[in-house]
Amino acid sequence: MMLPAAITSDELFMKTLERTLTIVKPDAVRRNAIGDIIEQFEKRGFRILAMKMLEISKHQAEHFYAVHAHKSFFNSLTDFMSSGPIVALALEKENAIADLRQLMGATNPASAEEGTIRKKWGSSIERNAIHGSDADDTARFELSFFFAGYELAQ
Ligand code: IDP
Ligand code: MG
Repeated sequence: MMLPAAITSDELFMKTLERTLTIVKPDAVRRNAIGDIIEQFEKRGFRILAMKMLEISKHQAEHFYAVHAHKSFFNSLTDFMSSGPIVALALEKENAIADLRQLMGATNPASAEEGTIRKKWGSSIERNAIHGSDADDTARFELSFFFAGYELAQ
């Protein structure tokens, strides 16, 4: 079959890059796990577009996790996320959102697969070392929560 002349072979194999937001949570920062976790991002082919270490307030944590406002763990989760420094990163790769979720492992480290970040560094269902966006729309919201347009314009 002949391909339309307008489609080049480069375009046929072009990959769609995706962006996602990840956070090294306060428990993992306290355990000196920042370097190990970032190394895993790079080894798995994620490009680090932007990165910052910061502390967020209780109020900011409530805004970030607003989708969980009705959950029983909301107050404890937002206390935890505002309890110390975190590292927020904007990551890019093909299929970044799903691939990061796989690298993170299950929410509860006790049931996370071998080789995942939560299995290695998580200590409870709350203190599970890492956050990752779960879909396109949440990735957009979460990236813009931590990074301005100029910081992602690469
Ligand atoms: P996820 O981080 O795997 O996407 P979510 O259900 O979106 O999991 O929950 C957000 C965060 O809230 C979790 O990463 C964890 O820190 C905390 N969390 C989730 N479920 C519980 C729970 O049952 N008890 C305490 N904390 C929880
Ligand atoms: Mg989630």
